[in-house]
Amino acid sequence: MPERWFGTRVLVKTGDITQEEVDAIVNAANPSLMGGGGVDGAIHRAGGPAILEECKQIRRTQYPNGLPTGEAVITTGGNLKAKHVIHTVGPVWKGGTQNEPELLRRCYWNSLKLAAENGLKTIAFPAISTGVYGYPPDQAAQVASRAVSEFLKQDDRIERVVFVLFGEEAYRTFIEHCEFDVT
Ligand code: AR6
Repeated sequence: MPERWFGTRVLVKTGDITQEEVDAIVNAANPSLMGGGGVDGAIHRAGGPAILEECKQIRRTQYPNGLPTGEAVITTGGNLKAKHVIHTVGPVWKGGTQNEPELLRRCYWNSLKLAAENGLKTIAFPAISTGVYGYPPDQAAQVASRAVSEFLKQDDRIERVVFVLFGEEAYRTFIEHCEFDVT
């Protein structure tokens, strides 16, 4: 399984994010927070019903109209090795003219901010928006790596960020196009 470190805090690897042993894994959710396909489906299947119960509670109390794109919320990890799941909604790719890069940047930024505010030190991300939502994986790698680099520069509470790419092709594309600036 290929993997590569960038500085001492960022690891990029292939794998299934539901198996990661980190404080939180990030879910590429949709505004309903009621589950779906892709990584969202895999996380709810592996984590069990406690995740959906908390998502329903969040919808009732905080986001009756759904979680806006770029925002993030935190729930239990249920049966996962990760104690928490951070759910964020990536942008649907509409050609790149609808503020997609900024919205995707906010997904990473707000997820990291929420993790830090909850005292979490290690977090794993999938390649948000690059599946069903159609964001070109090369451009997404650039946005994700820049966002994480900027965050880590101004916040020393997060000790490790893991990017879990689903398959070797996704891994190679990410490695070729990421622009980490971390120590
Ligand atoms: N571990 C890591 N990455 C994965 C896994 C996994 N187990 N499974 C898929 N991926 P997607 P999106 C990769 O479609 O584009 C859902 O239905 C996948 O190969 O999961 O943000 C939600 O409910 C891809 O590279 O999320 C939303 O409706 C990346 O994860 C919608 O899809 C993201 O693909 C969100 O679309």
